[in-house]
Amino acid sequence: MSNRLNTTPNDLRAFWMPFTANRQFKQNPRMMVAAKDMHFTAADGRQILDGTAGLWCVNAGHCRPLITEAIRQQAGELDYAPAFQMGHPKAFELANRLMDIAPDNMANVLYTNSGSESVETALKVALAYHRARGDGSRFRLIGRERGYHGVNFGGISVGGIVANRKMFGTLLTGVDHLPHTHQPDKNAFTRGEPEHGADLADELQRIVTLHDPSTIAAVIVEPVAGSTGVLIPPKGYLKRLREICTRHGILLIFDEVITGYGRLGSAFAAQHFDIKPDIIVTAKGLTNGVVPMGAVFVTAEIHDAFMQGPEHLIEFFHGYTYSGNPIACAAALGTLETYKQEGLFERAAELAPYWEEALHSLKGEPHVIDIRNIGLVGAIELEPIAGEPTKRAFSAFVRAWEKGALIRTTGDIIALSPPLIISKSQIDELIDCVRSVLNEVA
Ligand code: PXG
Repeated sequence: MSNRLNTTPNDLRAFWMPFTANRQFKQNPRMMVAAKDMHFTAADGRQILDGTAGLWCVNAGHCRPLITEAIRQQAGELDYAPAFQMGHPKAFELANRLMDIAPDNMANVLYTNSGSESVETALKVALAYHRARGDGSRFRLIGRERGYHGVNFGGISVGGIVANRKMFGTLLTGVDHLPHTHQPDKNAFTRGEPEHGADLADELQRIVTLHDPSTIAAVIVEPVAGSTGVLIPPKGYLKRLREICTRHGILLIFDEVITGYGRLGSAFAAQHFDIKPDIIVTAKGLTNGVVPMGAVFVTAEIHDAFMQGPEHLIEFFHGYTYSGNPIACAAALGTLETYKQEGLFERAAELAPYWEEALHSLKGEPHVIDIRNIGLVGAIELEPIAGEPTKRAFSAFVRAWEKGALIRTTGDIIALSPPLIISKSQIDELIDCVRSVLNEVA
């Protein structure tokens, strides 16, 4: 008899879960069945405090009324509209609203369905931009070690996570990588931007000289690297990257899939660090994680370079069936309205000092070798168990779940990024949970 005939609705076999230890999970599943504001409800009825905004995306908290209602209404009014050679009003309205909050050098928006697609879109725009200007010898892309830019081929090529790359063949050619900026020997327990490491940006000059500037299309970095454990840029580092790119006609792409939509206390990290990238990659918080959607912002200079030739011809051969999907646009508009009405970006900035104090109060607890923070994001790095990397942090994650808090671990680092609606007492609760977990795990 085939497996299929054996399945029941609560059979866990068929779903091959993403980035998950499937066999471990299915022996002891952690299921969520509902969510509201700062909490998930687990299948056994327990309330779980969301210390990670889902996967860094639920910035306004869960099941927020404006977003839920916007989706409900849109689904009954215009469910789908073809994305190519056709339009619908909310896609235009959303682009304008995004440009209202984006850094002022941004002018145009391309829609995608995820962070990974936003990355691919940005890389393709960068390559095609140079070519459209008659500078087609610029084909190289430069990423960074420990960078995460999603899981598609462009993203894993410029990304710097070995496990995400090594199984997948040759990837894109013509890619080089900057060194990462994590220097715990010099910067451990720094609050905010570390003092040491701006000089690591000079590696870009070395790579540029090696390949010749005329071959380089773009540099892509996360302003704060999220997935590999909250690596905060050293003071002056991003500015130096910007200067080197400008000097050589190279586009600077900020991947703000995590830092976008208020995480650092400004709409975007570009504003927080006062740097003007040429392209900004976003997703996640755009729709509060509720409907899959991403958006890529570009300057007028980039957009206008494509607007040439006969007007009946398509200017850029790229897009998705669901680019600017009406329900996604409605969700995004409801999300931006929620951020605005509740002043959530400002709230994140106001809470950041309290968050910093709370996080750093974990210094001296068992296993803690570094703590770092910026905006409403933080990381607690643990000493790995000798010979068993990641095990200690994973035990902490499971123990925290049992105690009623969702935390995120990567390697032996605990990463925290709560919804921006978190209260001070909930910050205390989250940090106290981590404290007790650290005192329990081996
Ligand atoms: N760029 C960055 C900077 C990201 O953080 C992506 C691109 C890809 O987004 P999509 O929507 O394709 O997943 C991401 C995603 C984690 C974690 O725990 C991080 C992400 C996704 C899932 C888990 O660090 N980042």
